[in-house]
Amino acid sequence: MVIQAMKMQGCNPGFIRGRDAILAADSLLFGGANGYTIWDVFARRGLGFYANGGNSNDINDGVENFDRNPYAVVKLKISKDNLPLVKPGEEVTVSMSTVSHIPAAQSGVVVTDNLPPDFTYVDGSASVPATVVGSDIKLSLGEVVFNQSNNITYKMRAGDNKSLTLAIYGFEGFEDNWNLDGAEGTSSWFQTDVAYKSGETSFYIYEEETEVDQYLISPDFDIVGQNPALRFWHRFDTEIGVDGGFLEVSTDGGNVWQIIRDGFIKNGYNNELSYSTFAIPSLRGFSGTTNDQFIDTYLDLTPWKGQTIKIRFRFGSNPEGGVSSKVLRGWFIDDVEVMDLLVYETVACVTNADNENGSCSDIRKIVIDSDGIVSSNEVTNRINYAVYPNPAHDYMVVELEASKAGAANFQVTTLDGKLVYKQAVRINEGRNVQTILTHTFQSGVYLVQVQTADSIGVQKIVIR
Ligand SMILES: [Ca+2]
Ligand SMILES: [Ca+2]
Repeated sequence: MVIQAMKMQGCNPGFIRGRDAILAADSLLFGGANGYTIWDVFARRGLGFYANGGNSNDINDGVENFDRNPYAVVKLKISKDNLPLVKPGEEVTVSMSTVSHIPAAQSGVVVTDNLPPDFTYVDGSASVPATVVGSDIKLSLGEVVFNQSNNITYKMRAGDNKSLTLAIYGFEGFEDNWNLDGAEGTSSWFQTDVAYKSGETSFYIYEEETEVDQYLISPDFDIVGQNPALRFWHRFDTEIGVDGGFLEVSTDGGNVWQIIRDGFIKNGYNNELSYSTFAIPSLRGFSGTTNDQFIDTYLDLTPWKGQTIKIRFRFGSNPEGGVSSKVLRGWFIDDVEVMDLLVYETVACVTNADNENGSCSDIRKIVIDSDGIVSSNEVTNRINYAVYPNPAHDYMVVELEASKAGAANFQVTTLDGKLVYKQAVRINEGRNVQTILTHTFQSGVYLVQVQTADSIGVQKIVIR
């Protein structure tokens, strides 16, 4: 068979053409009886179904792939689309598609998807007959023949649970606890009103035609909670693959900085950054364009759980002068938020009526947004603020909406009046949050008092 393949592969073959010639020889000599075996052997060695040999005269342009020929996997298959960021109470559409690679028709085919806790199925919204069984939704496809594909959608509504905000910076007032520094260039980050995500201003650095390496440095963030994450909204236009920005983290107050190379949950780095810009090999970052839009990027902070960190946004351009053609070129950052993310995982599976021949989709994560003030009915406030989670464990968050910027005093007392926490901070107009670490507090009921220039409020919270 291999000798026959050599006759059929043509002159100067690459590995892919060699593989295909062996498959063709098998078809010619044996009616394709060994086809899937041949595919599997090649796939194990990187010449799988989606491999690309490139030019057979170039040893560097091949793309390896280890996937079996899909038809060699004789199963019902399913893929589930990624879900967008979901707001509390929002209705979202879930979509999936199935295909059968089983030669015989399959009867009673059912897709089972799990509804995340706190989500409810929207009655009548599914594109096929659906029933809810406990926390699962079962979607019936009936009989499915070879190579048949089906697209399935249904809607579900999120509950009131949400991600918690541990700190947020909208860059509206003078941000005296953010710092600027740099290694190259004279034009640094500044607050601007030419583009922003919230309010009227954001932080911005302009893309120069000269060498620049400038930092926007956060205050200390206490990383607490189950799923701590950093979210920021940003917009960039730079010379693609050359100029751009990336993130660094410090765990020692800003002396030593470590490059953040991965760990993004959404909208991570999109391009290489040139060695001529930062002199750092194999560096990736944000470069190119977001098409005049602010996008939200999420970074997983669980590696720094229990620590206090600083994050810096580092932007650079190379000395050679190429820049984006956009007027508002450079990098805008707004609404930097440290969150305790509420994340649900879902997976959809497909089987036939005998619960056989099936498979499952990849795990899909659903991230719930943090937007909105939580209202508390327990105490009537004279200022609009909320304390959560209640009961609290390691930390609590005081979130308040201020009608104007100014000073605020936060204090926590026991029911018999013993002071356990006191902090005075400057608050901005709009949404503010203050995170209070409570892991040293004894279990019990506490009073959280917030006082501003013209208002005062007290709320109860349980600490366990
Ligand atoms: Ca803003
Ligand atoms: Ca440049």
